[in-house]
Amino acid sequence: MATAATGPVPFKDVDDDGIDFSPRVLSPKEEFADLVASLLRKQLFMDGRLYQLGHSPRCRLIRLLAAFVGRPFTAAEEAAGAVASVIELCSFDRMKGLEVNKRSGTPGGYKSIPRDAFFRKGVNGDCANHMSPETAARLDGIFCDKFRGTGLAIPTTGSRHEAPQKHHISAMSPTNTGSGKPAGPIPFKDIIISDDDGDDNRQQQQQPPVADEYRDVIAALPCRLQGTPQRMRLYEGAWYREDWVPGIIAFHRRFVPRDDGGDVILASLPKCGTTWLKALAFAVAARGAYPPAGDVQRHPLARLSPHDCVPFVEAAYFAGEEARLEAAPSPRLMSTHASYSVLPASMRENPRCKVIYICRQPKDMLISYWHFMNRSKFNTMSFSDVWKSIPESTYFGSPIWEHILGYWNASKMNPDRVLFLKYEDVLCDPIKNIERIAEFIGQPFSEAEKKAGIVGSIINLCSLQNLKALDPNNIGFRRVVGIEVPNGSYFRKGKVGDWVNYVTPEMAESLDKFLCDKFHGTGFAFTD
Ligand code: PAP
Repeated sequence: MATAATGPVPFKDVDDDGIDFSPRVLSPKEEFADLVASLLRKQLFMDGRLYQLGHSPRCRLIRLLAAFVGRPFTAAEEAAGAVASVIELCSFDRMKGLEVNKRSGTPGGYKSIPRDAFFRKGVNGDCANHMSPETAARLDGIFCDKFRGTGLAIPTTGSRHEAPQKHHISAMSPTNTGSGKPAGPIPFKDIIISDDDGDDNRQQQQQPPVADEYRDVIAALPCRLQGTPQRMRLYEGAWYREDWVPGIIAFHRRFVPRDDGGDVILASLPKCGTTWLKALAFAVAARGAYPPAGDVQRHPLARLSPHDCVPFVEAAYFAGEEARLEAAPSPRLMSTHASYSVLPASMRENPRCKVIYICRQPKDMLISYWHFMNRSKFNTMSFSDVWKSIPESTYFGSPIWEHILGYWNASKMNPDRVLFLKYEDVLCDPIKNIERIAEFIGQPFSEAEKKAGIVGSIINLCSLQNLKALDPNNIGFRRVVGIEVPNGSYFRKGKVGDWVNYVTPEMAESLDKFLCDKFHGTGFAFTD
């Protein structure tokens, strides 16, 4: 953008590369027009510099809108995060998920248009999936002519921006055996299932079928209510929130591992570094297609949450996304919170299937969980109930010592199939652990890559500081097994030993002792 104080500016001076933050004086009207144009140009979604919450152009736009309509945000509202709340409230994913905007019924005045027709993809650059570059160039030319001399620069469809790559995969074709298909892993959210006529079929099923299919099975499982935020069920030796159980059963019973290019499953108890591991494993495994160095704004992790790149298998089953799981090219990268006993035998015994488990010091895990629940507003557990959830086996996936030992023992028996990591170790020596991940999945770093500093690039790309500042990770909500959680709730402090700020040494000692007994003689111990 030109640095002239007033417009119009020479058209040639308008740079499509984004917003210039160098100080300049603009009238509110100019600033508003500038921001609208920038929003249209989609730079907001691509430029990592712009994502600082509270300073992103989106936030500035909301403030300008508020001032424009005579209702500027007060200092108190700003302090309470009102701007971010407005953005979250109006975010595409959130609005699309609202019942009132779903398929049934039609909004007033649009008698024959289903409500969900107003909420489709909401992504910039989707036109690239529907028209040839020649058609796009012709359209650009027409608009350029029409707006010439008006001072209004319309974003072009094709030239400077690459649309996020979408992967159309025919639901009817055999998976991953044909040539010409993209090699995995690719971001799960980018997979579009097309029928043989080429029509997109991304709509999630309205009624998750696995919840119906396994209703009777679940009703017969041991049940527990006390001290839990929600009813829990015991399945294959572990306690899970009831709403996760259909997906977990489907994973256990229906999942077919790949023989051709293999599968990689990232496993963990909640709040042990799942999101981080997803980012790291994706960046490592997909580094051929998506280089983590250079123009990282093009990396999927710059526009998608790690959870959009690597799905929870059980959540995918719950959401009726089984076809997408099937369509994902090999090697597939997926995750689970289920215990080792839930992994289908065909997977546990398949040398081409790899499991990476991450555990964390339980005191920090509990504190992280407490914050996550509060931020997600589905908390009905007191702090004391959360703290007791390990000995009382009300933590998701409990008993946690069995969850951990299931994977620990498997890693000892089959170190080439199960890699066991600790959050604290990865934090302390990321290079070593990222190299371990790469080697384990059969993609060791070459000497040239090491020399080029690729591991360091992956560390930076996946750092809490970087991910936390990105829009997909701090704005909006995501639905995980029927519950809406803010994207930002997955990113907090990322520290070792934060528990000291919440519990007394006596409380900590008592939990340590309890777990010490459970792990006695197993060879496993936590890193403090
Ligand atoms: P999940 O199991 O529900 O997906 P998970 O990602 O395991 O959650 O846990 C979130 C924790 O990982 C948070 O820890 P804290 O509450 O103690 O801060 C979060 O900050 C931390 N985390 C998320 N991303 C990263 C990262 N890139 N590096 C380090 N820690 C991270």
